[in-house]
Amino acid sequence: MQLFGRFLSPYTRLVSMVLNHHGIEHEHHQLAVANDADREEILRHNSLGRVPILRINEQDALVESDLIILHLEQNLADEARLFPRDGRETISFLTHHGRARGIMDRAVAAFYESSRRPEDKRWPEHAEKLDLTWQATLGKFEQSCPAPGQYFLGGKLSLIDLDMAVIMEFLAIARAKKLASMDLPKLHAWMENMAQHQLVKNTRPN
Ligand SMILES: N[C@@H](CCC(=O)N[C@@H](CS)C(=O)NCC(=O)O)C(=O)O
Repeated sequence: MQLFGRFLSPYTRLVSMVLNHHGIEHEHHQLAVANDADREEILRHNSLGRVPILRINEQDALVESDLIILHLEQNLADEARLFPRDGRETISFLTHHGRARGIMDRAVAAFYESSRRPEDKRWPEHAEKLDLTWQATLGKFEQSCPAPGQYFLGGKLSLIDLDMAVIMEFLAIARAKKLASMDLPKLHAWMENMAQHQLVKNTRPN
């Protein structure tokens, strides 16, 4: 198996964490969509020009991080899954995970809008609107944030914890001022502990 995409991409980082959590052997090719040579290779595996991509054999390359994760966990018992599909916690999981995905989408879009466009093509009002939406949603995670060392679904690690770790570190790099302007004592305390988790430490963007 080969994973394409770099850790600065929150979606790629999540897929890498899931592969590592389950001890699934794979090669990781750290390709950046912003680099022209890398992009050519990315386009060879995914004509959409996006990462992550998981090549699972000569013919098949999966795209869309959630679908990749569902594929990786398809034969696992529910207790072993980071993406639970049965059981009491499923609705809570889907509620949180969907919103965490939305924060990633909005923050990545705001980053592209304010930093990746030529200066004369930037639209600050739109970036501001995107920032306000992820900020409002992150504020809700502050309210439901567990104590340091605990997980969002209780005693068991799930994809929501990985989502939040990836989000907090991505925001600290790509939307630093906006993140710093928020009052998030519970999330920062939780994150201080989560930052020591091996999955987080081993996939940090450099
Ligand atoms: N919904 C996709 C989002 C993937 C995505 O937006 N990846 C970004 C990197 S963070 C990308 O490849 N952007 C390049 C582009 O949109 O041209 C997923 O979950 O995999």
